[in-house]
Amino acid sequence: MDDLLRIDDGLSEEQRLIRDTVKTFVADRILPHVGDWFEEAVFPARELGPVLGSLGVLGMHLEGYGCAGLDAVSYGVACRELEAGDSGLRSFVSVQGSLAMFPIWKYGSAEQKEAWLPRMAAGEAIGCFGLTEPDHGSDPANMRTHAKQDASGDWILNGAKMWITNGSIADVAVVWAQTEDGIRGFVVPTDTPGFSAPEIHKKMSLRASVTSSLYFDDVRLPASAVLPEVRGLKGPLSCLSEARFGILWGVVGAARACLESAVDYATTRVQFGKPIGGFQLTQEKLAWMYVGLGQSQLTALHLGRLKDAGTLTPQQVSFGKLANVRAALDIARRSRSILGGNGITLEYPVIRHMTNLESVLTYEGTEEIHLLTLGRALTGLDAFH
Ligand code: TGC
Ligand code: FAD
Repeated sequence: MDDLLRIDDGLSEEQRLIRDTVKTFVADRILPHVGDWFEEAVFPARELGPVLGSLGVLGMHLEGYGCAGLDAVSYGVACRELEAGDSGLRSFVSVQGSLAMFPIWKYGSAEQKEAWLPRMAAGEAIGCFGLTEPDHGSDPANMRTHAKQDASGDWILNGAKMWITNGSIADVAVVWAQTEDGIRGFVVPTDTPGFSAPEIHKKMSLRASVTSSLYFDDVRLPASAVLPEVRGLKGPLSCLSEARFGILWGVVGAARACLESAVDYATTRVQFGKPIGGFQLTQEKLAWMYVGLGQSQLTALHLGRLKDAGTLTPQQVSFGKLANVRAALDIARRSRSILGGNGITLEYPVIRHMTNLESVLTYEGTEEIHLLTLGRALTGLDAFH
């Protein structure tokens, strides 16, 4: 589909190469299978992990330890092309790089970094991020999972997390827990006795993605398991800023895939003797979708440049997550209507993207949380509590 605003012309040669490489990978290795994975509710993480590792997209915006050390716009472009395949694929990459590797890289000890980052960058070890709990989602400050040091200095971790992407397939979990010293992060190998991670079934969204509960039943961890360099809620929230940045780019890919599908369909499906794309009502839908897509893409590129300049704020990330996910969901819903009855089958990508985007609207801060963040930025008044 034509890039009307020529937004990608502003990418560097290296960024365009990353775009084309990831796009080819998605076309060859993901699109032929993802409808079946979605239907069967599987994500072949062990098979895809090393391939994504050799593509260089796992922790690609981090320096050292086998990571690619690329700029933020490159990371964004990769997320966009991955999510044009499926939000579950981008989720896998976001969780691995931004939520599991990033806290180890930013706040971990030298030993934690050496032990995990090179294997995670290569896709040989899979990570997950445990913040949300059954009773504390939007309000993680009140989490109940807790860790206490015993006389030997070991940490004893107890509690439960819910809705954890990659939970049952992870080798390592970054788990946030209350301690006497406030909220701390723990690097938990998933084969530690007392750790279990049953998969959550019957999801109607993000089906090509593993989602799990985590249970900690007197999980004994060495003193060295804690992330030494951060205390308090700003630890997990800073990781969320990284991952939300990937999402605000990623959903542009899902939206583009939906619009492409709708244009294709509208120009070939004939009713009342002419292509449905020739009716003004269809063109109005397509035109609004094009506008939403262009605006989202511009927002993503602008925020990417701010991130590369080192000035991106959490409020700006909230703006992008809120605006771009809402735009993508609107585009997916309009596409679905243009496809008529065919819009509800997995023969076309649209219903898969549309239902995936319902999760994307909720995770990494619900739409309401980001609205309240912008409300607070505008008024100085806190309406969360
Ligand atoms: P508040 O008082 O606002 O902040 C507490 C401390 O954190 C600092 N802070 C940040 N620091 C870095 N980055 C950010 N984005 C930050 N936001 C806040 C803040 O400055 C403060 O620091 P300090 O030093 O003063 O203590 O905290 P609050 O309790 O009022 O909560 C604010 C709120 C509601 C915005 C926050 O709790 C929130 O974002 N809630 C939403 C929870 C959420 O997004 N969960 C996501 C779980 S992970 C997930 O969904 C993964 S999906 C993965 C996938 O498959 O892709
Ligand atoms: P709640 O917080 O109970 O919210 C329910 C409703 O109430 C929402 O509409 C919300 O916006 C609204 N609400 C809450 N507070 C307010 C308020 N103050 N004002 C107005 N409205 C409010 N979490 C992780 O830690 N790691 C993961 O890897 C992860 N992966 C996920 C994968 C999937 C597929 C899904 C669906 C979720 C995942 N999550 C993960 C959890 C996700 O971050 C939470 O679902 C999300 O933060 C919302 O929490 P909740 O579901 O408990 O909803």
